[in-house]
Amino acid sequence: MKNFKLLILSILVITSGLGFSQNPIVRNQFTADPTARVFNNRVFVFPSHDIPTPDGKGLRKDWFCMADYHVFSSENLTDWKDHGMIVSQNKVAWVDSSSYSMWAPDCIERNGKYYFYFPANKTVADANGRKGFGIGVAIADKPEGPYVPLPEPIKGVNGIDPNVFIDKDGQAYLFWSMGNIMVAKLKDNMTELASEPLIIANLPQKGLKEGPFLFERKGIYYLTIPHVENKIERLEYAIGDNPMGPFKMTGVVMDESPMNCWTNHQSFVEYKGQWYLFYHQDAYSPKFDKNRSICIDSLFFSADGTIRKVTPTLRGVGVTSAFQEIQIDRYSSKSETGSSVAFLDSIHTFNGWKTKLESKNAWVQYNTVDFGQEKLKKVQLKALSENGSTLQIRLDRADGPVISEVKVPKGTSWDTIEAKVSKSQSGIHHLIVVLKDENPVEIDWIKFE
Ligand code: FUB
Repeated sequence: MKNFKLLILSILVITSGLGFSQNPIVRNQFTADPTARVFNNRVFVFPSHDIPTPDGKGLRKDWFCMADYHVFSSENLTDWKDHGMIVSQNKVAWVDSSSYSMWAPDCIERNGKYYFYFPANKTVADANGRKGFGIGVAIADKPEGPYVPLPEPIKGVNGIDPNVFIDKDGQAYLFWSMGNIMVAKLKDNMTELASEPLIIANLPQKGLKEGPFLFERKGIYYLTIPHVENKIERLEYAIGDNPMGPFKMTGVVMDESPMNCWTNHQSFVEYKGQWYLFYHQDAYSPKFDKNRSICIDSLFFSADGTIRKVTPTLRGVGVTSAFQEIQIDRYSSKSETGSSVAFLDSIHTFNGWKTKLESKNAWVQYNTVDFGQEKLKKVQLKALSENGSTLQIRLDRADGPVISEVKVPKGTSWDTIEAKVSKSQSGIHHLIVVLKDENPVEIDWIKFE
């Protein structure tokens, strides 16, 4: 039965062309507040770009610090291309370039133009004497830019976390937050308000709410927000039958971060027939939650249109090639005892993680690996075992077929070890690595040839 399910999964993945990634999806810089959009059959992600506060810069040392934005894109959701910096605080006339306040952005396409919306601190006060956060627009002919920022922020808008939605009738709406969640219609030029800002009613009165993201599915408008119901943010949603409401609070999309990251920030996108939730955690900076990292997990709806709660995973979504280094520390499941994950280098966290197997029969399982159609010859592992040990590589289940047994030699430094694959398998399988004797082993990655 399980093999049959795997076969169906393989067929679905191959025919849909879905590719998937591990979490976090950007592994060389901090990213937060991801807005994902599908443009030209690719997924583009517009996140905030957290940085550690440079000495003497920003508002204060232990606060959010962002000087610019990058955009990322992927066709298969596995391989992400960084298109580089698209907007910087030094290049926008109205932005206080000492504020490092380029918070959660959004981007939307209209008539072949791409409109990038971003909040930042203003240099001068507006007509009402307000400095604080304004929301600006930068415009490009391609999603990856180059973007040209307008010289003034949008008039009548003070706040953060812009989100733009274009309804089926062509009317565009701008949502943002400033204590409350605000909405106003946008003119067709996408850069000016067409109506007075309204506070969206019926949202929780207690606890911070911010980061609105509105989407429509099957006639239901989903207004999603991070909200502090308890101590830190969780992702919640309300539904309505109009982009401006009224909305009814309906449920929780994602509970508070298991990593205790105070913020979360979401976007929802349907790509090649599957819905995805983009969000952030502080995986690369567990001791400072203002340096965050964006993640993706699959999202499902119940028949009545309600959203099924998403549990954040390390594995993320989809297929990993057996012929690339598979980071099994982004496991799908693991034995209750004797298996754990740790940074390879707790100072240089972007080096990633290692998997530790420390008691006999401890295992980790990494789902949905594509072994292709060719006969496998060997497996390679980057591993370390002080006393020497043995690993078994199995497929599909912890007691599934053994395809290789790997002797890890005694040593105190990382080594790349090779072993023969005795039972070659093609197609998509779950990969399981099991410790077969008492001596602990640390594994950085595993790949096949
Ligand atoms: O990234 C800075 C702020 O943190 C965002 O604007 C909020 O949504 C929260 O994620």
